[in-house]
Parts: sequence; C-alpha cells; structure tokens
Amino acid sequence: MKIIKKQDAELYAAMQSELYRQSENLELIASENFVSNAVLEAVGSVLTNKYAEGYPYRWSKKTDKINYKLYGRYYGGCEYIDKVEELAIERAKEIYGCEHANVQPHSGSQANMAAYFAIIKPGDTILSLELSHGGHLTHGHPLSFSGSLFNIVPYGVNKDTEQFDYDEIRRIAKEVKPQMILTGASAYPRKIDFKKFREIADEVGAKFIVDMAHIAGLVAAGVHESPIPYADIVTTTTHKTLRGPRGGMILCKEEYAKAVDRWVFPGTQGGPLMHVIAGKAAAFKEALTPEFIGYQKQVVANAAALAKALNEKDFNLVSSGTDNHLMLLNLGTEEEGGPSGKKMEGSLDKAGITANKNTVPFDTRKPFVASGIRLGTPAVTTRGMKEAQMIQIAEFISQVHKNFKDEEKLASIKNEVREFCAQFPLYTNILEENK
Ligand code: DSN
Repeated sequence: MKIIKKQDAELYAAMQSELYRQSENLELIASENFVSNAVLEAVGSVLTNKYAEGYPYRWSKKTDKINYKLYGRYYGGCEYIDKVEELAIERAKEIYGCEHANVQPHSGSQANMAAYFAIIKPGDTILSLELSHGGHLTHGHPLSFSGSLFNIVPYGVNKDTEQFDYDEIRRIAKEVKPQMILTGASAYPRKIDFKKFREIADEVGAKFIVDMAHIAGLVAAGVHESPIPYADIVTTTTHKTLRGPRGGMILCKEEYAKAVDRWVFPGTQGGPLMHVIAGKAAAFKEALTPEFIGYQKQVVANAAALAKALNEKDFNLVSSGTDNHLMLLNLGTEEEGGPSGKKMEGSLDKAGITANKNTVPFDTRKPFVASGIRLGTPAVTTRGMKEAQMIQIAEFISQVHKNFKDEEKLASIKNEVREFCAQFPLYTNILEENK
C-alpha cells in the first residue's frame, strides 16, 4: 500500500486499520477467510483494466458445443485475458469434476440469479430453505430479487432435531409441485443429503439447484459429499471455505451450459472482473494441492473441537453440534435473560472476536436482534490454529458471555486475544511494509 500511503492519507488510514484488525482479532465469521498472497497479487493486478464482455469461446452453430477456436469477445486485445479465464474454467472443472464452469459471476447473488433464469421463469415456484432456519437471502427472501420474481415456498428444519426432515420436505414438494428445489445454507451445521433432495425433485418433476457457497472448500477436498452428481446446477461463492477472491461461480451439466452462459452474460452482467477471475484461477490451483485437503480436514476437525469445548461450557448448540465448518450458538430467549445475538456480537467485538448474530430456528426475536451467534473455523485454521487453540477460543467466548456487560473485562480479554493471535502471524510481509 506504499503509493496509497504517500498520496491518500485518509484511505490509507482506513486500509491500514483493517489490516491490523484482521491480524489482531480472532476471525470467526463462518463465511470469511484469508486469501493467499498469490490471490491478493492477482486481484490487485492490471487485469482490472480490461473489458472482456463475452467468453473465451463461442458456441458452435454446427455442433451446439463450445468451440475455443471461435472468437467470443466483444472487445479486441483479449488474447491473454482469454488464457486467464480458460485457466480458471479448466481448474474449476478439475476440482469439482463437472461438465461446465462459468467463472464470471461477480457474487453468489449474481450466480444464483443467472442459474435460476437458466432453468425457470419469473412466477415459477421455488422450494427453498427459510432464511431464519439457516437459508440464504437470495433463496427467496422478499427483499431479494428471488423473493420478488418467484413464488417462494419455504422449508425449515425439524423442531426437535433442528436438522432437515426429508420426509417433511418431500411432503411439501408433493403438495406445491415446485418447478425448482433449492438447497444450500448459510447457517446449517449439518451435512446435506443431496441424493435425497434429487430423489424428491425427480418425484415431483422439479429442477434441482444446490448453492454450495459455504461448503465449496469442503466439497473440493472431499470432506463433504459433492452435489455435482445430483444437481442440475451448482452455484457457489469463491471466497468462503474455498479461500479464493470475493466472487461467484456456476457449475453445471452440459445441457444447461449454454443457458447458464447466456444468463450470466448478457443476461444479468456486463464485463467480467478479470482481475478477480485471475484470483479465482490462482485460488483454484491452490485448491488442487494435497495441502488444501489437509487444510479442509483441519477446518472440520477444528469446528468439531470448538463445538465440543462450547458444549462442555454449557452452551446450547443448534442441532447439538456440527459436521462441517460452522456452528450456531443458541443464546436463549429474552425471558431467560442472557444476551441477544446482537448484544453478544457487540461484546465479542469489544473483546477482539469477530462473529455474527444469527437467527436460530424458531427464533422469537427479530432477525436484526436474533438469539444466536454463528461461529466458523475457516479463517482461524488458515492462520494455523488447531484443536488446542479451539479450546482456548471456547474459553474466550465463555468469558465474554459471562461478562457481556463488563467493558473493563471485555477490554482485558481483547489484550489476551491480541497476544493469542500474534502467535499465528498473518500477512507478515504486508504488515512489515505498513508499520
Ligand atoms: N452472507 C453470506 C454468509 O455470511 O453466509 C451468504 O449468505
């Protein structure tokens, strides 16, 4: 950030503070991670200058298949950009063993929009997971495009197990006969049975989309079952467990490839963010290494260790635990007197621990207050933390919970957290330059 430091003190101050925040705080937001220096370099590169509307290929009129020899861009000067996008596409296909990959979506939301349009039309019915039970905003919330353009019928988790009840999902599907069934979650700590969803979709003649954004890294490493064999289309972001730059991606069977491409560009987006696509290519190369498999296994082992340690401290975990990278603490109702999710998020922040409030299934508080806290291990695992550190993190969280109103105590925990994080250095090269 040398040049920004010299010419823009205000911007530099904010960026430097964020660098220090990431390095000195415990990052437990389940959807965040720390990218490699290679990804940072790609995203900060001259590729941001290039307009490349179109694709590095065109669909052959004769065969109706992709032909890399046919020029598919709307602008000249794309020969190197084409190579970058081809690398990202080929690596994505190798990671997930899928027939087609579109790496252009700017975000998960845009990936979902293009994917829905590729197989259904406005007014059609989508059966999807309720936001307050762990779903995503773009799976049908009334304030999202999904909720305004489509007829949404939600499914939730079972009240006793707090897990998916596939018989109940089948019952609703048979009753409403949706054109599309959608699964994937932002706060569901258990494995998802994609085969069962496929069976239900087939029984009612629905298309089936999986948004695997949260578990994309786990799937890449084979530590969560892959949705690829079961779903018509799979969407994802690239910045969560997959540890790439902020962005989206769509994977699909050949039969949907043309529609997906058409609905990403020109259907819902203009020029692709080529610097971000280069970042995706860099991250996908990393995801193809044995180290990445080890990392994902550790993410899951750390989540299990953190959940166990929190259980032992008498926290109430939604569904009693976790199978993946995240867990959801149910802090109890207002009448029980503990902090709300919002209050706890604020107290954790004061103690140098970053997490987010989250509704728990059947929450009695409003979503912006909520009764839960979502915790995830991808970012702390990237820093090199293991099971022993998860026990210490549970202790920090417990201390914050017991002292959630005590500003002095929270400030003293913050000092301990800073010392703890210093043992697991992050971006040392960038910190060195920006002291
Ligand atoms: N905002 C993302 C998350 O935190 O899970 C996706 O919904």
